[in-house]
Amino acid sequence: MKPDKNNNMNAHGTKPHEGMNMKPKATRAQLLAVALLTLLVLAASVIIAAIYGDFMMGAKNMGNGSMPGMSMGNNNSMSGSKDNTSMPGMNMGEIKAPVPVSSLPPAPMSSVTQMNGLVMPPGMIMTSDMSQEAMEDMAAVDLTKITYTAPSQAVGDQVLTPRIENGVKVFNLEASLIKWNILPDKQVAAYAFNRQIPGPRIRITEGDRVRIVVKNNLPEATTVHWHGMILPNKMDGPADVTQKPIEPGASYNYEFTAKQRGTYFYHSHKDVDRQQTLGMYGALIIDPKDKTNISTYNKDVVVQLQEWTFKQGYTFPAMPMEGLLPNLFTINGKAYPSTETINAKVGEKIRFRFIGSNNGFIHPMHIHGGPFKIIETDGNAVPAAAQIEKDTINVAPGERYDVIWTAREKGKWLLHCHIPHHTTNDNVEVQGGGGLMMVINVT
Ligand SMILES: [Cu+2]
Repeated sequence: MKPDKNNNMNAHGTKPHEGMNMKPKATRAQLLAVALLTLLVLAASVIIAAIYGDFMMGAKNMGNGSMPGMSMGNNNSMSGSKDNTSMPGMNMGEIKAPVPVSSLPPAPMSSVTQMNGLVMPPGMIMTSDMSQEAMEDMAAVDLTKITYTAPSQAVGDQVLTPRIENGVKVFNLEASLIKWNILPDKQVAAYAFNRQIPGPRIRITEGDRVRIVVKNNLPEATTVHWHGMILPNKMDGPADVTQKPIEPGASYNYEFTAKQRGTYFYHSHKDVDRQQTLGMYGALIIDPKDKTNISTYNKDVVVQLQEWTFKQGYTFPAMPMEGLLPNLFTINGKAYPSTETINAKVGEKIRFRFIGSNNGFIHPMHIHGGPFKIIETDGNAVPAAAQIEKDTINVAPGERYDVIWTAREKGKWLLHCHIPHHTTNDNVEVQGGGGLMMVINVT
């Protein structure tokens, strides 16, 4: 056998692989260049990580919502990889248990605050560019200006008796600040007509000539608007538009002939978001002159809706904005279970007159025990062929719906708003509900 030139033993006594050359092909200069390049890349990656990386972040920072301005689910994949080692100290993709309740910090308690002597509600965003006028509009009712405290069992919407002067029905309204119980243990401060919430019911007949003398005993100016009425423009009421505001201590006479019939209401038309919201409204019912061809019913029930924002004993005007969202709700000035119970017998028909007297929220009003028929909208009769039946109706601010509900079965049937929060008293249920709720007791 011819000795193979390549069949030599190497220094370690092993046989080198065939074709392998013991001598490196790269030069020293090439090796140095590769080594330097590698070092450069390493240095660059350390610098980039130092600039953009957050080395203070631990695994606990990855919990739900604990990163400011960031909402991360438990099954997040921030690195875009399922590789658990891609972010040291983190177990990505695994559902984390919440931290123990005992380790959570106690919640800070919000409170009413004071600004230039005004009481402001908790949770309100106040900025340095907010005007004093805006603050006064949203502040709590000034308890030092209250001139009357109504008995806790007092009810509003009392029918107002007119006096007749030369064939004109003359009504007297007086506006003032009062304290009013919407529940036995909840006494709000309110802007009221004739010391009641809602204001007194003005009930007249189509064709009547009426004069309403409005006396202002509020500590601020006001006016009154006759919602939905066809009347001379200067009797319409908007402050600084059709008339000068009625100053404190002054009076104004509104006079018109009732050309329409149906369910209407009156309310303040000066700083409406405050005055009306805090109680300055009342029903204006106009009976038809011709009583033939009208729906028949056994009972006539007015349902006026209102919201209240009552915090730490202070009453703020309820508004759809932060800090002023309502926590109490009333039908005719009372929250359930202090609302009126309507008694009826099987077969009887009840006419409910829903009035969106509030000015901030919509209430889908629902009646248990079967549908009702809509006979009038905003005071206008609905033609018989168009009188649809529903069991829930949205009553928006300013709207009126007159419906006929038939007592079909014995028992306690609820009439209530279908926004569940509106049927609680400050988020608490009392005797099965609260707020915008009343019972129809059918025997
Ligand atoms: Cu509601």
